Amino acid sequence: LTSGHRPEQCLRDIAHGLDIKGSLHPTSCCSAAEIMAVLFFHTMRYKPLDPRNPHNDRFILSKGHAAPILYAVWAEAGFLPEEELKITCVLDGRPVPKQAFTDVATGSLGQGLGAACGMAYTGKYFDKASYRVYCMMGDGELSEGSVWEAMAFASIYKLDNLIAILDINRLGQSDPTPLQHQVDVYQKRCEAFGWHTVIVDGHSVEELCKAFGQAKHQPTAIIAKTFKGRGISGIEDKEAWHGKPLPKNMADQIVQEICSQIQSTKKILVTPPQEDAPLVDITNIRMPSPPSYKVGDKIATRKAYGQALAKLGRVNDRIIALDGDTKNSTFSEIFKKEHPDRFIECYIAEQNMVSVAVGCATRNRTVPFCSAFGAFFTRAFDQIRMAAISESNINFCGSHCGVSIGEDGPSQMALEDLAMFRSIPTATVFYPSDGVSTEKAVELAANTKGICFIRTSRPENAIIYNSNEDFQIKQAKVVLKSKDDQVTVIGAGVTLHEALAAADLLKKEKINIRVLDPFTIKPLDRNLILSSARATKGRILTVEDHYYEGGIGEAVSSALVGEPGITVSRLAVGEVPRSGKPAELLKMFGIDRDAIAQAVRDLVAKA
Ligand SMILES: Cc1ncc(C[n+]2csc(CCOP(=O)(O)OP(=O)(O)O)c2C)c(N)n1
Ligand SMILES: *[C@@H]1O[C@H](CO)[C@@H](O)[C@H](O)[C@H]1NC(C)=O
Ligand SMILES: *[C@@H]1O[C@H](CO)[C@@H](O)[C@H](O)[C@H]1NC(C)=O
Repeated sequence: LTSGHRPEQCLRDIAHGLDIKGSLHPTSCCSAAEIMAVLFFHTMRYKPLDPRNPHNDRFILSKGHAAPILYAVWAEAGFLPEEELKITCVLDGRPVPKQAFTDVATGSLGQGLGAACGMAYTGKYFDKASYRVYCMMGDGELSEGSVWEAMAFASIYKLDNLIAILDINRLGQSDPTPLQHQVDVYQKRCEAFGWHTVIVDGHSVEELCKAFGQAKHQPTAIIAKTFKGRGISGIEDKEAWHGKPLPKNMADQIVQEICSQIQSTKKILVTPPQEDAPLVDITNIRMPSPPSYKVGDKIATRKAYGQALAKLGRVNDRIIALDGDTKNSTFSEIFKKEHPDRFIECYIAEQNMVSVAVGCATRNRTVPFCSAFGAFFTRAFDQIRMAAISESNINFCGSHCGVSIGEDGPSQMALEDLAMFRSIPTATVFYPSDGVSTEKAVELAANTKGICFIRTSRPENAIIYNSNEDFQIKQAKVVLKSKDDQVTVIGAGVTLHEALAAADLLKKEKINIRVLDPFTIKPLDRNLILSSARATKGRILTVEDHYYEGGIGEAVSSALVGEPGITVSRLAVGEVPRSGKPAELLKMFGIDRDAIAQAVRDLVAKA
């Protein structure tokens, strides 16, 4: 437009309603055209042919449905072949990391700024480098609470390398936004959150250049007053054009109209970045020594998690921990005490914590471990889902699983967490049952791509493994066996220990059981489960401190579906629990040693 950076062909494609995987939002692009032109060809410092260069400034298009404008600038910058703009199968309808210039997937609105915070935090405190982070949001998107979690985070940590651009184009998808063009209200809100805030005419290149040039000791919000569909007569600032291709019969006229606004076709060179980001290696991170626990010692797996993470932090300074004000419950505080500079307190904002972790992990700069009560990750399910789409490598530790937490009651109990994390496509789900296996899970998670979840428990239980025991993903352990086992019992965490106690009870009745520790619930060691079941008359009993839906029982059932001669029986929590003593609750909800022993007797009697 006024600055003349958009190639004519690209404008033509946008105007013709070129179908990028059936999704195009021309009016959402038009409001942001000058902002994008100024950012990419005036303000930002980067290597156009190397979008993932660690020294580059970062850009996140939080309003991901405006993806075509992102493709247009990267085409103009010379990275994206202009022919690709015309090929529908090459480009996605929303930014995804398959494109090298996309660090995090966007399109679920309200999440870009949290990831930008993670990148800015990493730039300022871990890399100590001069790259800056820019994030563009729509005004409709600003109704998301997660945006304001991120706004608070950025000011708490004085992220002066972070610039948010608010594209205030007055319209959302189905209606005008609640504040329409009241830019002063947005300004007051941003200032109240501790941001340096500037209102600009978002279609004025001069005003934008000036606003981006101001250096501050706090994060900066550029509130850009814009018009949706800018530059297209009959459509500009009109409702009912969101997400619609422009009518074919209007296309030529629109192209002409837009092209007539181009004042210069001069190619502008992008300024390269300052090369001061350190070299980082996050591969092959190994524990400095084997676990120091002794068989029979008692420790809660949540505490073993904190100790393991602190230990792993000694060998690589890119291991970082995040928590949401639960560090003395999850025991991430042990990491914090040993490595205070690598701990990010995210306060009680779990959605933002997940997005920050995703941002920290981009470009392989860090290996984040986020901890919280497992129950509270459920409110960040969308962020976790988007992390998988972002191909993010981040780790979660959810403590306080199940009814065995006791007195704190059902609001604090994670009983859906296995179902949630199992459903995530790139996820590995660890459910360690003692201190040794917890330490191994932490080490494996640090080196495993995708989303890793470690489920930890509150009660103290005995160490059952020797410190030289080898653990691998998808490798279960037979922890108890004899020559004439009647049933294979699969438990994890507290229920594995209950299963071992049930075995003692049953032994007095001359009933032997095989007890199996799955270690990872996803992927599941199908082969060992199947061979154990075959050795125990085809009988499997699963017992878990989780709701029936989506937990261990369903994982085992679906792994063995269609196997002849195998029956899977399940014990799990079947209703909303209450508070009580852990042992009382395990009994009340039918997942303790007595319930297991009785279920085994019933199975044996049925034969
Ligand atoms: C969390 C979420 N809710 C709803 C949508 C569907 N959606 C896509 S774009 C949009 C309107 C966005 O308005 P705004 O943020 O003002 O962006 P604009 O297109 O106006 O620039 C909606 C509701 C979504 N993508 N994500
Ligand atoms: C966490 O620390 C605070 C402050 O010392 C304390 O009040 C609280 O009881 C601790 N919580 C747990 C679960 O230990
Ligand atoms: C991160 O490292 C992996 C190898 O472990 C590599 O495949 C990937 O391309 C790297 N990503 C970036 C953005 O550099």
